[in-house]
Amino acid sequence: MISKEGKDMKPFVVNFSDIGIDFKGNHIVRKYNDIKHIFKTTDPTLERENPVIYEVFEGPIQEKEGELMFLITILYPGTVNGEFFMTKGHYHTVENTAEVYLGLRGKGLILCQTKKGEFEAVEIGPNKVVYIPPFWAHRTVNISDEPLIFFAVYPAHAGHDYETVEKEGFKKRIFRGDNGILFVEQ
Ligand code: S6P
Ligand code: ZN
Repeated sequence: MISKEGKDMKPFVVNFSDIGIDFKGNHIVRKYNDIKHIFKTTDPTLERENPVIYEVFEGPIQEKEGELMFLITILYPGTVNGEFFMTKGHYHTVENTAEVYLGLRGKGLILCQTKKGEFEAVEIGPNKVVYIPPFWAHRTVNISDEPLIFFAVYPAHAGHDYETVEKEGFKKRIFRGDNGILFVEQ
């Protein structure tokens, strides 16, 4: 029996497919108007149409120490006046917790930074595993023309600190350039 309260967890398997991933946990949907403040500019057409920018399908795991949360994120393709669609990004509230991403479809960048001012951008896509160490904030950017889909797993008690990123932003923004992608200092 699978219990989100975690009382009687037993080994289990969940399937996913391209249409309708059901991981039996929370389904988080972020639309443009929910997150438009994270982009450098706004786009009136996107405000009117309010598309889904990304969605997350979580496993039925209780957020407590000892458990591992797993999930799939689908980050749709597009730009806001040239700035690629991206996730809000966060530190983990319990900062000493790492995370692993496995790319399934599409192509993206994981922007990572620390409170000490270090910054790295690493690629994610099929056949790539990204390791995000403890203390590194992370934001995903879709730099392809198809949905970017990745699997992630992290300590379930980690929590998400979005406020620090909202206040400080990430060091760099990623725009579509004439010959590829452009890193723009924020
Ligand atoms: C969770 C993990 C991802 C993100 C997801 C959405 O620790 O890093 O599953 O939650 O990609 O990003 P965000 O920044 O809105 O949580
Ligand atoms: Zn995370």
